[in-house]
Amino acid sequence: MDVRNGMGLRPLGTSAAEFEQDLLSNLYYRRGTTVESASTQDAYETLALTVRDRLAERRVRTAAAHYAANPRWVYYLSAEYLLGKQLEQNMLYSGTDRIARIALQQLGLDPAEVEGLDVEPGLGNGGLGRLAACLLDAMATLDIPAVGYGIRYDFGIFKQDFQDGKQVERPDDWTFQGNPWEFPAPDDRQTVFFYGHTEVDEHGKKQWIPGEVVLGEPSHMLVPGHGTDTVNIVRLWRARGSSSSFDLSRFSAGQYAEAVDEAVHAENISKVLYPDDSTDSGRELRLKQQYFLVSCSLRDIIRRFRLRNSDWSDFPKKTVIQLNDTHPTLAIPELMRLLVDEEGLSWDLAWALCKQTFAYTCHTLLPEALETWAIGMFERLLPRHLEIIYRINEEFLAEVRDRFPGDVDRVRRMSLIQEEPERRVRMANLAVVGTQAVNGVAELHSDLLKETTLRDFAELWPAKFHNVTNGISPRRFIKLANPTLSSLITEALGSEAWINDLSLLSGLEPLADDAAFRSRWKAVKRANKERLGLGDPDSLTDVMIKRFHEYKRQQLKLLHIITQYHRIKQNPGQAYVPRTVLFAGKAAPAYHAAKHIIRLINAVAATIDADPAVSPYLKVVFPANYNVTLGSLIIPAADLSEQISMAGKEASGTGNMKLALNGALTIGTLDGANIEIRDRVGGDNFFLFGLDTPAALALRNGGDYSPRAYYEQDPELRHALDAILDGKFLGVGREVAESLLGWDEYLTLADYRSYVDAQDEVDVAWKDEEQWLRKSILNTARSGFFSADRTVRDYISEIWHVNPVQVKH
Ligand code: NBG
Repeated sequence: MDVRNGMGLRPLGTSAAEFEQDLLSNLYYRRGTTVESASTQDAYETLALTVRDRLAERRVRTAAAHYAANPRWVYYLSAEYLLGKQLEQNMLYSGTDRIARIALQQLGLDPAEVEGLDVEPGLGNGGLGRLAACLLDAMATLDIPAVGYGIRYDFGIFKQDFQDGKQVERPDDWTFQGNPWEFPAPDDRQTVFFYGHTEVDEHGKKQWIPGEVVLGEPSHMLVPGHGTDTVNIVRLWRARGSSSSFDLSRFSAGQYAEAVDEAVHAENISKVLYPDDSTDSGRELRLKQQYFLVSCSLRDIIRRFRLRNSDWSDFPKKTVIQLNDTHPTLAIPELMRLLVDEEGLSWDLAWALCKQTFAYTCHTLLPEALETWAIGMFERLLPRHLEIIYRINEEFLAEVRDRFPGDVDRVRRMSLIQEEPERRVRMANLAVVGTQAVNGVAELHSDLLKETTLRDFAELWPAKFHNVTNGISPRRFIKLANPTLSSLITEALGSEAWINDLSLLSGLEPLADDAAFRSRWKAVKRANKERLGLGDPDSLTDVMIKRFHEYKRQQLKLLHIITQYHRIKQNPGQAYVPRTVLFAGKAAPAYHAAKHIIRLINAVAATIDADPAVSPYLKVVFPANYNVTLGSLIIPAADLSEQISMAGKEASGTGNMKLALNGALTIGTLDGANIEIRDRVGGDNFFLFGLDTPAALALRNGGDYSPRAYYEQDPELRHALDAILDGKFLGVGREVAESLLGWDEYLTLADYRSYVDAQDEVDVAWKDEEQWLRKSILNTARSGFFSADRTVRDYISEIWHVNPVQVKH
């Protein structure tokens, strides 16, 4: 059905001339100006709207097809979405990239300048948020009816800057100029309650009498599929005070701040992503955000369910709600509250429905990353939910006691409530108990979850546990990020089909042995380095791009750099392989140890730069403010991908996949998805080093790990650490060396020698250019498995059991 024609609307044209007409018309009617007087901002907004119109038409058809099919939906709940810029993506997906640029030029506008105003949405932080965006992209591409739910933060995580090498955080006001990609939907606003108390009503039922009311106002952004007409949405909630939250009498009395106090308080909920949680009020704000997200989203999900269904027992047949980590876990007690308190269902029926509806993805192994909330704060903010959690817990622990009679310790470990040293609600336990499926994000991670972090639960319910190895969007991370390589691949494979079926990349394998193809491959990589413009394009570009965390071990890379610096200084004039080492990433504002590492990296970079004996061979660059945009420039230029976490700590990693796909060779530990990457690309095309998980755990838990012993036995390591301690790098970073020598939580010193040796192998391999190019091509050719399309198919067959709905033209 052509909805536009069905409504008597003129179909949107596919020629450059028609696009130009639509641009002019949008400029005139939506911006109120003409091409002669338009600002670049006018031109940008108009371009965005004109592209968006093409997708809006598909969106309308998608909604109609979904309504007619009344399918089982995937609802993805996530605290963050790292979407990346929208313009370039939406031009590609709407097939307007070429005609849009011609039209702009026809109007005398510079496409690059106009497109340059597109802003990256500040809705995400790291791997978890980017995975959410890649899965949405793949779901739309596979025609899966899905909605992503999130919060529309006014400010993103923060903008990173360096001052004297130190990270400083500035507000990321990403919507300062508005956001042309967003459709407001004020009619679907929801009311959210906080605080208050509970009472028993005249029928003996528990009721929540809330103390604060906040409005959740939705808007959505489009999530187009590639090569299909499906356009899904991501629906984002923004907090607002109710209309009575503005106190006119106080305002009239000149008390302007007090007059808007309540509204400001409400709006703080969607102010920033991951507000600092080092204070009580920061922690309460985070919990409020989480409840705000799930309360709005669940009411919206129920509203949508009711459009075509009336029987609650059909709810799980029509709905699967995927909890992205523990942040949205409150959805479980909230759905119970809605079903029992508001809809009058029996507890047992509600609980059965609930468990069938939810599934939980865990993204970590670090026990300290599993969220818990102090009971006192929880009870104040969500008194009814705590009662519900207590009841869930009571019934759950009865089941545990039944299965494991007399095992008091097990009951204590599995309880939804931690008792010692203070009483807290354990969100991961709640997420496991209240869902039908739990998954890890790489094979090793899923195994370790069952053996360590969630072991008791896996013993109770082995069938509940699954693995779904992460994946990445080939559209975003090769087609858009690396257009020249994409063209080369398309030419070599004879079609673009590989973009939606990444396994076809295996067709490149024979070309690894073709010298002419290798030389073209090399030219593309070099051009990508030139485009990036951060170092000699002939040098080995060695990249470590990810959030700063001690378990990821940026400090290990730094020790290697210092060692190389010392070698070059001590033995000048050797044939050193010139390297450009590129770091990018942010540290959480309250994570001081990570910030010390950042500062030391900048100091080492400056020291090397100032040393003419070393700088021809070694350069360290650290562009600020890592995000999808910067990543998309760095990844295609990389020769070497640093994936050097302590084994058993990185759940999966997805940067590792993006880099391998773009022909970088990995140096890495047997951690997370590195293992699966190495299995596929082959051990000859991957630089392995370090302790594996059992060895690392044994060393860490053995009780006699002595980082100092490694320092004393290894002269190069000692030299590197002494240089830091002696203040050789602008006098900064002693904290880093002291922490490594003192406790070294992540076994950096234990893995140092093996790492440096592996880096020496990298140098040897680099010198054999033809072999290196061969390995690079094989990395790309064998990375097809890591498409997010495969990940979504795995979710469908393991957990979701949903069917695609075709959107007809
Ligand atoms: C991250 C893990 C990564 C993993 C992504 C996506 C968080 C909390 N976790 O290893 O650290 O690849 O999640 O699953 O961002």
